[in-house]
Amino acid sequence: MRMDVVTIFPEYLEPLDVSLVGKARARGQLDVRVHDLRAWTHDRHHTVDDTPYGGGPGMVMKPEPWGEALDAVLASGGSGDGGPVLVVPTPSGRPFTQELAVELAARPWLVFTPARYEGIDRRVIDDYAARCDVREVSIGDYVLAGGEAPVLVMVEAIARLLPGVLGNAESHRDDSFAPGAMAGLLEGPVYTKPPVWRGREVPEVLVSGHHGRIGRWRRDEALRRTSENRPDLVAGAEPEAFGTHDRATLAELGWEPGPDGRFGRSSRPVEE
Ligand code: JB8
Repeated sequence: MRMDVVTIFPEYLEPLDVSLVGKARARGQLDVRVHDLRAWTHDRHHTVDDTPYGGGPGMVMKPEPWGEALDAVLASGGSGDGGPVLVVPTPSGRPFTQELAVELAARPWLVFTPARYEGIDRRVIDDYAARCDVREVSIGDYVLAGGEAPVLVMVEAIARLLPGVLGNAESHRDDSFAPGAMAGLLEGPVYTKPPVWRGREVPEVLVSGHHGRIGRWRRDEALRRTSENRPDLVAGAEPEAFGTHDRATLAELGWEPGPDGRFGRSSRPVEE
């Protein structure tokens, strides 16, 4: 897979030299090219921003450098299988989810356009959307100073899905948000040696060797954590996702099936 990143802070993308993504690049599984947007400015101050039409706070990124940069980057690609996808980080974009990561991981070429200030002149997005697949994407409901950190997040989420990038020690199937993992539940807690640390023991069931009990305990812990941290996932789950024992655990956590079979909770349970 090829990825291009156009930014006014190329050094912000240096973490892509490290760890999983860095190794995938070194192995030739991933071709990441970072470009300095200011290379496509022509004035002595390398200006990339200007005041907003209509007034208001902050500055807006000028369209000309982006247009020249993206034309150059897009022209540099072989028109291989499936064209490029332009990924535009913005707090007003569609949520970046594991599902979108899986979709983007299947494409041969992604071009990221992290902005600063109040964002990029709208005409740039509209112009490229007329010619290629453009996705405006948000990594969450908080406001950052620019799109570079979201690009780091998205590249890592996508790169680890590429064939051969994850070792066998890690594996996708157990990802909390991977379809089929614990189908839409958060992961429970994990433990390793030593068996006692600062007087705290590993839960007895995990050293029992009883795989049926271990599986049930993990499932209950996943239900407990999901109920506590992401009640929206419990409420949104297909009722068929929950078996008889799940339903007993959910009842202890204050959940009961409604008329449509989906689970709801009128109040939070009293903690033990
Ligand atoms: C300017 O919060 B964010 C985000 C914030 C930004 C830009 C992109 C993304 C560009 N501010 O995800």
